[in-house]
Amino acid sequence: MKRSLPIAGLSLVLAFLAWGCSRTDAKTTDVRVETAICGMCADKIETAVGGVEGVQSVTVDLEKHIAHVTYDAGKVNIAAIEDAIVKAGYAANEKPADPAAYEGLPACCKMDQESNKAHKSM
Ligand SMILES: [Cu+2]
Repeated sequence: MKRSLPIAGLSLVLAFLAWGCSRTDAKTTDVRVETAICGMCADKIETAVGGVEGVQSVTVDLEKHIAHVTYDAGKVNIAAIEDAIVKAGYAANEKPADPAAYEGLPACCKMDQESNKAHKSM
């Protein structure tokens, strides 16, 4: 009985390490969502990205037009997160919004294309 004790202890440590490693896959990324302008846009993006498997948390910063996403890199990648935003009708990083989804957005959310250009030219 005495001899098996260190082995049991070692395997416990190994199991703990393996468990710990599988949990450190969490990564954070900032996705540019330049066409997000109001709270409704933020809600839609947060719902869309939050529904992607492997995404742990998402918050949209409307002032900076950025979505802060924490995700499990073993389950999902940035491209899949961008695609979820695109399908919700918003541009994500270099990807333009899905035209059909964009058409379905409330009118207030569509005005930003023009107003964004106006802001940038100032
Ligand atoms: Cu909006």
